[in-house]
Amino acid sequence: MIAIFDDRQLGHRPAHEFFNGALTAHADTPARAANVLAAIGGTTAPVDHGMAALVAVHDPAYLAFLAQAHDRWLAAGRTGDAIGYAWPVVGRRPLDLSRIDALLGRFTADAVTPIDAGTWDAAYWGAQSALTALDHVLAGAVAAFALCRPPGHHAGRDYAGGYCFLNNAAIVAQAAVDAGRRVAILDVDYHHGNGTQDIFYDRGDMAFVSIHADPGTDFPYFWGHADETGAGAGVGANHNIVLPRGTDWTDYAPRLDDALATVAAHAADLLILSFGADTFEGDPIAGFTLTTADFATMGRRIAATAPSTVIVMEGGYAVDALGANVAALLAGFEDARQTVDG
Ligand code: OKP
Ligand code: ZN
Repeated sequence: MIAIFDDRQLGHRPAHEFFNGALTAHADTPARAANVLAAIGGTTAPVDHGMAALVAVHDPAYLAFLAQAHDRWLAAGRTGDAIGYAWPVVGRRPLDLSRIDALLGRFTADAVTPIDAGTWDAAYWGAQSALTALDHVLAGAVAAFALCRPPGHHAGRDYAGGYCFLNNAAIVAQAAVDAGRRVAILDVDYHHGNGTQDIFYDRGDMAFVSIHADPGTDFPYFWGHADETGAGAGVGANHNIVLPRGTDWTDYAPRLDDALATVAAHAADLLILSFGADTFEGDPIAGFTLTTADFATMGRRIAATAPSTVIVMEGGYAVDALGANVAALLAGFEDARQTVDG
């Protein structure tokens, strides 16, 4: 399967995230991508599609903020990563903000998503990797893999959050719709893809189906509950499948089948798979117990029923096992395709 990646995606190097009352080492290290690269062999560099597909999903003011945030941080006399400390939860209104701390409050959702000197380029080229993977599928490939890092599914139209800046899955989904395809998004990251849900919540032409840890116990807490089913024209097109901490493959597999049935009912001709390997038993920030072999089974099951698929990397923080887990998913996918293709 073709895999797309750009070396500039290694340049996002957040030092810390705020967790359990302290700044701790950030879980999204460049070593994640390096471990996947070593395990899957060669990758192809993305084609630069420019800003149009990003603007189709994200607020231009947010994109301008992202591109400039770290320079503004330095201009304010700071060092290290730009990170917020005050958020406008109460009495939000559209003010013309200029202070970097105000902008961080306006355009970020939490204190686990710092911005450094390489963040914009890493996010930009990750999105270009996803768009290039879509090109391959639109040209007839049954599947293509975008090694996106940083991940994307917590980023909304005008906010970063949950280690995410540009919503790669949403960008690709909208680009596929604009190319005339009928699209479903299946998100199997351990965490709910609240950004993707938010971006398409009132859209009936796009199904969003997510299997994730109960937001009652796990990030992102405020979204991902089973009763969030869409709004307006999108009522019935948003599907949250919530599982408890400790879920293993025996309990996961039937819910994956439910999710695939929902995808099939949407009659999509193109699937975006938001793939996070943080459902792995060894993941340091998550609580499911899938094994490397289970990811191969997952790939086979999805490929057996899904239409042509763009696979977009989301989370997965057991760095030493991440490459093997991604390789297993991709191998399972290829395996099923070869069986189906004869
Ligand atoms: C991003 B993705 C532990 C706290 C974790 C943020 C999780 C972000 C996950 N250090 N909180 O993989 O969905
Ligand atoms: Zn995750």
